[in-house]
Amino acid sequence: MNLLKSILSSLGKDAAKEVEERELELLQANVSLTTIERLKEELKGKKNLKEVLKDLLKSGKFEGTPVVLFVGTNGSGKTTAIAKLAKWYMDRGVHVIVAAADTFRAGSIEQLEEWRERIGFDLVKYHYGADPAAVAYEAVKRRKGVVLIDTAGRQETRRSLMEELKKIKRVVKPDYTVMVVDATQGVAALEQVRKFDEEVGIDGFIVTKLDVDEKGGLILSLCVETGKPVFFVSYGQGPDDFSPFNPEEYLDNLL
Ligand SMILES: Nc1nc2c(ncn2[C@@H]2O[C@H](COP(=O)(O)OP(=O)(O)O)[C@@H](O)[C@H]2O)c(=O)[nH]1
Ligand SMILES: [Mg+2]
Repeated sequence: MNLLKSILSSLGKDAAKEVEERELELLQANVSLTTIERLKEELKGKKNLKEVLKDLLKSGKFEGTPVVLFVGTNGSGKTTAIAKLAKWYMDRGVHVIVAAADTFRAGSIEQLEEWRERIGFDLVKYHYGADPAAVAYEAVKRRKGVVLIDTAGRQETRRSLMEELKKIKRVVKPDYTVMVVDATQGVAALEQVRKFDEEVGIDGFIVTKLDVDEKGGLILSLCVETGKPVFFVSYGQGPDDFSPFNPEEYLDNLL
């Protein structure tokens, strides 16, 4: 009876007011202040917070057998997400080539070789210091299905990383450019997102480490502040700790 009452009362509740009441809770879950302020403005007069948030959250879907370029800062989880997405496609009978176009970070090629042994995707690799665009181009040339392009997260200078990513994009014209974002970075990640979007242009996100930042309020901020979708989420080190983003499940956990 109490449950029914609370459901009925939450249905009738003003969504903006509910955001206001839950402000601290949302901040603690790593939803940005900008997002909260925006929600308070935009949700005025609307009812049922969960329903209106569901409309703001976007779950992206890769159409067909795409070429996907992965970008993001060092340690955000690009290489791991690539291995998991490769497995996800291979479980569905799709051929996958991974391009080891992070030719900068020591160990990055070996990391992909280890994943290849476990998962069995095709790997195109050159050597450290090679032109990342050339590696990516070769992978696309050999394409039999999906192509996933790994990239470096950091260079001697930021500028050269952005130039490198732009060059890859020019040369291979990926179907999707996806930014991998570490949920534990919280609102600090939003600044990075703006930079990558301005410089390289991104189509959406894969959000990682949701096993560490369990509420993952960053996802709400990403959707509200960029209007771009989240394609997949990652929540662990295992190859199957990975799935398409499900807004409904996410909201049940956040609120
Ligand atoms: N707990 C946890 N760790 C992750 C997840 N995704 C990646 N990692 C770890 O984060 C670290 C950096 O990942 P990596 O894929 O090398 O990042 P990259 O530099 O962007 O390629 C590694 O130790 C990964 O095992 C995740 O969803 N949960
Ligand atoms: Mg990497």
